[in-house]
Amino acid sequence: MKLYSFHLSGHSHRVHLLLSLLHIEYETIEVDLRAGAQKTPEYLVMNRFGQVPVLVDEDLVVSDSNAILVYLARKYGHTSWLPDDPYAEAEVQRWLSVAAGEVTYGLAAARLITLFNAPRNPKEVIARSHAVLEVIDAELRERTWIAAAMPTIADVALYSYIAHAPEGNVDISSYVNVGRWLEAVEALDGFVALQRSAVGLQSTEHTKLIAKEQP
Ligand SMILES: N[C@@H](CCC(=O)N[C@@H](CS)C(=O)NCC(=O)O)C(=O)O
Repeated sequence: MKLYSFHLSGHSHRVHLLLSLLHIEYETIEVDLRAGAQKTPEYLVMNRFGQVPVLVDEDLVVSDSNAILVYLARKYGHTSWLPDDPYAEAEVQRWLSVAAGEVTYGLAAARLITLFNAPRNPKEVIARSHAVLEVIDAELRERTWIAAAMPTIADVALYSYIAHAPEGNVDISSYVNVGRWLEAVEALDGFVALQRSAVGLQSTEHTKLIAKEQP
């Protein structure tokens, strides 16, 4: 199995995370987004949108991070990461939509500004990030996992951009339930982290400033 991905991409990380949680061996192929490797004719044959991640499993090509999570969960996770009860599956899908919607247009977009100088309005995307974090934090008040009594691909899909929100200048320190949930995901057997970047609230300047303010 091969995964075409970019080492700083949160969408790619979702898939690395599930593959690792499922203890599946695979080969990583780095696609250099900064060099435009995702727009070459050979790459576009796999994914016409010219984006990572893309999974190749024997003769099957699956693109879109959440679609790959569904594929892997169904094929290799049986019902443990994607329940087949209609209501439970709908709950998982609901949060996959949030990961592809509010999280992408908020948290992921905020990180694109600091990491890649993307032309986005910081105020707008940071406000959007806090709006979705408030909802998620409230949902997690009485639950360990977002969609079911057990961890599912919804937790995997939401994890990467929430865990790396400070890189996009989104302060998550007041969301205590989110903090607890992040720790629960990180404690799962097979957890693998996305590389941290020293940007936004994670930058050395910001860290020094905080250290200075401590009594
Ligand atoms: N809906 C897609 C979005 C993937 C996506 O936005 N990938 C970004 C990296 S995080 C990408 O490949 N950007 C390069 C480009 O659009 O040229 C998914 O979930 O896989």
